[in-house]
Amino acid sequence: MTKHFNKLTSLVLGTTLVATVASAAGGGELEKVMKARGLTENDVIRAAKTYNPTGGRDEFIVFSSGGQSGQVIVYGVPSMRILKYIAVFTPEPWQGYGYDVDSLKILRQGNIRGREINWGDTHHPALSEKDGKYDGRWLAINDKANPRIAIIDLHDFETKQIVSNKVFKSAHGGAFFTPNSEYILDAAQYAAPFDNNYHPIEEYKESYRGGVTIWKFDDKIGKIIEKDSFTVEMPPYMQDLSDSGKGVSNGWGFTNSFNTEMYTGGIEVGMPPNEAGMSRNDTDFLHVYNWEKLAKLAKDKKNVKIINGHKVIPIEVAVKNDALFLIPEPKSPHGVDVSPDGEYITVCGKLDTHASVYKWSKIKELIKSKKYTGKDPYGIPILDMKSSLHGQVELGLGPLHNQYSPVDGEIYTSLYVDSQVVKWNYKTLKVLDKENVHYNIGHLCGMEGKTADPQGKYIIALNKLAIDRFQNVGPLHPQNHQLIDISGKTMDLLVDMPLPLGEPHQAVAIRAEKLHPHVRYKMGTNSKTGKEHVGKTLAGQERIERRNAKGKIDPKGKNVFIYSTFVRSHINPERITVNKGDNVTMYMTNLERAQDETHGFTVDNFNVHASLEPGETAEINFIADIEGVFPYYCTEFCSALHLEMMGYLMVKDPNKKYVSAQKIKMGTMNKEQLDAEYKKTVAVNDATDAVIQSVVAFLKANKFGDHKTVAALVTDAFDQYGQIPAQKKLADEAYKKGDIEKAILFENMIWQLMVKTADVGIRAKDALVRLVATKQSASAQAGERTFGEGGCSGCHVIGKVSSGPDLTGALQRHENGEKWVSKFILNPEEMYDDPYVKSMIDYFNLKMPNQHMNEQETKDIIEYLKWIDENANLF
Ligand code: CUK
Ligand code: CUA
Repeated sequence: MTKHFNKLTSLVLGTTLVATVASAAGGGELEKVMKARGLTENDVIRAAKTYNPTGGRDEFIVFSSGGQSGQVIVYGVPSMRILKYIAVFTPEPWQGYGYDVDSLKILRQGNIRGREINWGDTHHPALSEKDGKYDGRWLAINDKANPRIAIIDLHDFETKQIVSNKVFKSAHGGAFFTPNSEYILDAAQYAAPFDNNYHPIEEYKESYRGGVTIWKFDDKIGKIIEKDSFTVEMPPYMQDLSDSGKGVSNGWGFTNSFNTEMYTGGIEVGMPPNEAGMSRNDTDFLHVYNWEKLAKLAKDKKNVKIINGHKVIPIEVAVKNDALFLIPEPKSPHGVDVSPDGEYITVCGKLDTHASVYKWSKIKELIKSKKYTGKDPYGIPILDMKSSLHGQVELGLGPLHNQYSPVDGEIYTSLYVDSQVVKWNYKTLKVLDKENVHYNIGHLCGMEGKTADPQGKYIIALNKLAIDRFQNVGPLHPQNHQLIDISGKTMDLLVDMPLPLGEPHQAVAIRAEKLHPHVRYKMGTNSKTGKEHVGKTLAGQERIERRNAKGKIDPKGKNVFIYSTFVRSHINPERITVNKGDNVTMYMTNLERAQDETHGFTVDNFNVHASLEPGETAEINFIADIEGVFPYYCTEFCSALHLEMMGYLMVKDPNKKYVSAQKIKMGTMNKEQLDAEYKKTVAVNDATDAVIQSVVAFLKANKFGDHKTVAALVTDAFDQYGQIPAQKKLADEAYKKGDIEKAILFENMIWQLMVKTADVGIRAKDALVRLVATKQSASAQAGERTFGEGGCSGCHVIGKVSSGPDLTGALQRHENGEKWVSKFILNPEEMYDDPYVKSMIDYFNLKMPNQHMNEQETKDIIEYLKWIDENANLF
């Protein structure tokens, strides 16, 4: 019934919106589009709720697991636009991840028992917290297949650490930060022996173990401290999802499990399959443990066993110290989610139609009074299920995961089998609404929906199947993330987003304003360590060194070190000659300060690649084991002369004799011709410099220093301009020595620097004009858009005579100027005989065409022209 009401309201609202927009656009443009694309009013409202105009930003940023891609996917809400893939457990060539020395070191931190692992199965990203709320600093994510946790720095969205679990063979119930990011909880999944030896499956109960690893996290440096981390041994039940307590339950952790049957399958020997044996019991166990107490216990040697160099607290020690308990939970549960205040713990049984809501105060009381119903085979006290439950609710088929909203008691649960999201109240235990999703939803993601301070507004359904929702791209389909509006009484599905990268499990969303990533590095930074790179090279310090095995400079040494720099549009050095077999290390510093001026680097055929963000120093290393000539180049289209940003690595065999090629005689310019070219080049440079000086004068006159963004652009521009005197000196010297050809080339270099300066300078000027000009009326704004999109700007450039006259002052040029201009825009043909128009046609050899503007557009353009005249001094 409420659904019906909702549809009706949106319909009414929709009609109003369409009417408003349609009248504003004039001519029912929106209706036309709707008709052409077959959109309903509701579709249009949903589009308006998710659309970001060009340059627009999102309110929330989502970090989604990348599933089997081993990466993290970043996208915005509500636009659902993908912003980044973060390389984590998998090499990623664009970012150079795994192809340069420093990132390869991070990737190799994830080796297990010496074995290189180049993929991961990421499930649960977690954002660092302060008082149970996101602080926007660090992101942790687990790998289920190869039990590891990675830490990503949100100052540059790069992976900075990977730690592998020394006792687990698989881990699923992580990563979950404790409320002040003191620890990260990470539960095992498939029980296995903690040591690395063979143990027959018949000894499952004796030798196989589950557990929860409690990783110590230093939130100042964003690193897991392995020596202060430990694992709590648990029975070989398959531990699954976990959550950290918060508020009233702070200090505790909750992990559920399946296969408390401890069944071990054996189809091949005639046993019923795992899926039957592991789901026989009506209940499994929710593990309740006091991580705060366990962390204290782990500090004392006598409480821990060391296995594979890692601390393990045995079950008996945890039990003896009242730090580990079990509570029955409905069979084969999946998600366990603690409420924002920490009082309610909701467990979803994927084979049960119910959600079970446990109450922390009840659990605490049972623990305090030591009221146990018994012990499990490993001696862990069991608390009574009924006495710890607040209640159970029938939700539907296959409930999996939960998220919270700011509304008291409101919770959203995914129903895998029913393909629905259900909204209900965990306090009153009432179901409120259901929404169909497509299809087979796993996790769902609320906005900060599992923190102490959920933000509401949206829920994202992370569906496992897309089936028919998108164009068929072959048997392997993309995943389907669906954005649902939860701000109304009932849910409203807004939009589908195909995600073609692995099968995401959990995703977490944070308010965008809580993130403060950098736009550049301090010059010479090793982004993976945050420290100055040993290979930092500044302009003028470029060099090639040959060293011996002891690291001493030695012309006979076999280790070649290249200290290189990158700046638009050249790599220094441009020629590198080494001997076959040399061990080549290349340090590369991107000298740019300008935002988004990344250079990439590769040497053809050597399987190396680096991405150099502004200010970054990176390192590649390879053995030059094949002879030949290998071009190297910048792999990012960074400027008009990007293709020229290249050089040659030449590898010669020291044991070979090379006969030099016969040189071909080619025609060259004579001295007069060279001299003429030189003079022309210098003249062009002088003219270009004059343009730059006029921009500089404008910037100074309008106090650019008062505006941070403009000042930053000006700094970028002068970075380029400042390099000119050195080049000029070289040009003059060459000219004096009579090497005119060289002098021309240096003058050309000066021109390149000037163009780059002018490019940024003009951008700065445009930005400054916007800041100091009077405010545009809505009509003038619309006029400017029409001027640009309607074709006027093709001939008219404001402030300049172009292929048409400058329009500054156009309204003053004629009596009754507004009327005159308006008439001319609407019907130019009728005025070709007007003496003024005639003279313009003669001068420009062009007629003003009819651009078919309507009355409103013409009016807007005139408002825009008025605004130009008001600010004529700026153009
Ligand atoms: S799990 Cu995949 S849907 Cu790994 Cu959190 Cu539930
Ligand atoms: Cu640097 Cu292209």
